[in-house]
Amino acid sequence: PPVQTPAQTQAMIDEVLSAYPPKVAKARAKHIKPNDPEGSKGCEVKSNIKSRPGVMTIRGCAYAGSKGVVWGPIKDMVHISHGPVGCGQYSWASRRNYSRGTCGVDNFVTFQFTSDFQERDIVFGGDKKLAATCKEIAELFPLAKGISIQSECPIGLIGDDIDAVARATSKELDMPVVPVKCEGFRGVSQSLGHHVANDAIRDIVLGTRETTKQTPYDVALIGDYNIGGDAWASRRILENMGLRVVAQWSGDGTLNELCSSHHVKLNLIHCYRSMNYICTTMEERFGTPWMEFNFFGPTKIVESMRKIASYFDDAIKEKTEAAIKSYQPFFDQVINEYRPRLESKRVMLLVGALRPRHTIGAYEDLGMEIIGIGCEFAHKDDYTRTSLELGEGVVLYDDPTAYELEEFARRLKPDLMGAGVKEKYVFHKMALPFRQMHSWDYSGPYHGVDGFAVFARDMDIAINSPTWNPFQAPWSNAA
Ligand code: ICS
Repeated sequence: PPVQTPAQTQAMIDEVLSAYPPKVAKARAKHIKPNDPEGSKGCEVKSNIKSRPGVMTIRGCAYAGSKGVVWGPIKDMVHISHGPVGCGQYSWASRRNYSRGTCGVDNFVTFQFTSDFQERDIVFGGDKKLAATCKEIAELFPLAKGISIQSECPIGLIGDDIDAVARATSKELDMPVVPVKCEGFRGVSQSLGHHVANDAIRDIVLGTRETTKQTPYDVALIGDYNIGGDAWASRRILENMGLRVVAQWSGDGTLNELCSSHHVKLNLIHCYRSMNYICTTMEERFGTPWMEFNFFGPTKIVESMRKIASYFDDAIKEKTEAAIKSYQPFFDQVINEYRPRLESKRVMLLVGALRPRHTIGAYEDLGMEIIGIGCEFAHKDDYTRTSLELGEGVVLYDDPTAYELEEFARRLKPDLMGAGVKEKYVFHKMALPFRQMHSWDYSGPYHGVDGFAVFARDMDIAINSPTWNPFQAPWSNAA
């Protein structure tokens, strides 16, 4: 079926929202629009405001954005989930940021460290316990390079002075101890946690170490968290271009990389949403230029490689062209194999903020079409960018409720839904092929040249699995 016209999409939105009480419908209508790339309707999607009480949101919290997303992957530091045990325990190892190293010796990514607040700590304050925890960590893990304190809600509520503890402990243990005020109640989603985490890096870590060697080709890979090995795949491309990747922020990254990144010649940012803050800071403080790029799928990879190379000399440009040439047969092979199986398949997406936009090109390289797209916590600048990547009339939904997403899927009948684990089984029950676009469904990488082959195979597995044959969607029964 053809893509909906903006009027048809609007009619669909109105119909779905009509189930709500008028006040709720009016509020939600501001978050859901037919895309209008020319008229900039995309930016008219209201975003980054409080979710409506009483309906399900899949958003996370500021702690998730700081501990889970930005800080957690720094592997040679210990990240304390400061507060009651639950936040750290229930989020333990759920984000697939891979890292090399020896677990418990120089890599602490797979651990859950918590100060395990008890009633006593809430009543009398937990500062002493926090200091003791830091000392214990330094004793048990002598190769840990630093500690971050990731505040959970109660810390802000009882007013503990983690700054003072961090300062004193840092001196005593002679290593960075970074207090991060990412209490979950701050802000409206994990997005503020990204910002708070970036600010803590800016204030305590950035620019604190010099490097002994610098080259004109030093770059930092920013906003790649190595989900399923993504950063490794991205890094390979940059190295094939002749660039020297001196820092990974923060997938498989180290404290030292954060400390000394200010020496790079160019910051390359993949996830704009979670790390644009530190790029702006480095630009202001050190004059480091930064550029956005996209390593999902051949079209965007090649486009991004050329854009990156344009910042460098002819030697890099030549190596870049040679690299592109060497990738081409592989890209062709993947596309020839999978495109016939995926051609004109229609996709709906709901992911955090960056991936809905960044994966569009990869789907299109396989002949697939995006018919609905949404973000949990994107801001206006994300929607402005996303809008330009999509056709007119595609439905854009911001922080949609479970009801809205299901109802749009019922009406649009996509061939594939891409969202998170909380959505997955609902859509399976609707007999809809599904891929988890946060965890890559325990697969990956999806970034880079290697990643594209995995991405194509996984979408094929999901859509063309014979598993779906015995199933009937409720709507096909009704028909
Ligand atoms: Fe960026 Mo899940 Fe990234 Fe993005 Fe961010 Fe999260 Fe994940 Fe998702 C993320 S940093 S954890 S690209 S790796 S918070 S998949 S915005 S929601 S789309």
